[in-house]
Amino acid sequence: MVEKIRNIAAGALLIAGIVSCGAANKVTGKVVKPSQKRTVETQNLLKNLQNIPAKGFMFGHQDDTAYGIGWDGDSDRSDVKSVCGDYPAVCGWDLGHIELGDDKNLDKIPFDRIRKDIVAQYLRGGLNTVSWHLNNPLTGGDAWDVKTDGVVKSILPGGSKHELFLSWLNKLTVFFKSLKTADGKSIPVLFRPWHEHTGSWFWWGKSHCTPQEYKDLWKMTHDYLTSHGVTNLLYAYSPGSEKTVDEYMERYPGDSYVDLLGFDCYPSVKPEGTEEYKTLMNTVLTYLTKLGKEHHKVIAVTETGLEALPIANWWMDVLFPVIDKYPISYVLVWRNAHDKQNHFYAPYPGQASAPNFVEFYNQPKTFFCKDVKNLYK
Ligand code: BMA
Repeated sequence: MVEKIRNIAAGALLIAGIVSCGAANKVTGKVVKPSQKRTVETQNLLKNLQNIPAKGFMFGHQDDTAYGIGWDGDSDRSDVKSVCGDYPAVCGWDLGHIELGDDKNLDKIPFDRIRKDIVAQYLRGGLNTVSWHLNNPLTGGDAWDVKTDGVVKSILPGGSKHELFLSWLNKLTVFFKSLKTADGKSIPVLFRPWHEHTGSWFWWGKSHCTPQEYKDLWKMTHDYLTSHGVTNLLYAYSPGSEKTVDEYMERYPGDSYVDLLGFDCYPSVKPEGTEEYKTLMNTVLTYLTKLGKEHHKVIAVTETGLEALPIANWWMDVLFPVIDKYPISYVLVWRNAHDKQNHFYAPYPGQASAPNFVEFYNQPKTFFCKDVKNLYK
């Protein structure tokens, strides 16, 4: 395998001006100016993410170094690296169950392991992004428990579960603050809370709260973390793949609360799934490109992937030609479950799409970990 020599030199590229206006939060009344509440490395990361699309896009994989097909918890292992020789430039993690005080997340990864792997990915020069499939604070069920409406309302100020939810935010605060190198340097992370909210499968989804309640939830989360000294986060807004920009933006909390505009999009397994997927990806990426420019935000495909990869040329025939046309900073595929049959989205050695993935890796425009030096400078 030929090692690619491609660096993203932060300084060499055009630095887009990021304007972030302070805004009084309707829920807390506090004035929040996110850019002033961030470490220099976090601010640098934002600038560098803006620059990436001038040359290509980063590849990401959920839970990449924690487990894969046929293994769990090994050191320095990654299905992606086993196939192409490098780690993904972006590693995704999920903090579901941190709110319960558990020592493992909802997919049974110890939080200590997640922290260790976030540090390792940062030291390699890559990016970490974090989602949160948190339990339902009103019913005690999981994130998918949507039988009871009014959950979001119950955790906003004045709601019966507000205090409980603040204690959950406190657990999140402690975790984000604990992301440090051995010499005490805080590690920047892209936080992607309250995702896929334009669908109704999570308790924070569209049918279960009003647009205003959703926005208040986002602002309360952001303001709690910021006012409790969390200075290492960028925020990603990540609805499902909606056909219109109005649906996409209906619950947007505002430019002061968001750094990256993303979306999650999966092809259906039906025979016509591929064509539908390409059409939908093109639709969303077309309006997202425009929105990104208008709002001065980075754009990305925050979740995608073909489950179990039954199409051997999917990487180069489907994914690459679609995303190649748009100025995205990254594309992330979902996890390679080790304990769930056929629930994987990245290839592993011997998997049918592995050779095609190597071709994808060899494209000058696809950035893996060794390609993204200086993300934080
Ligand atoms: C879903 C599936 C679940 C998992 C959840 C959170 O898409 O992968 O098995 O628990 O994400 O990671």
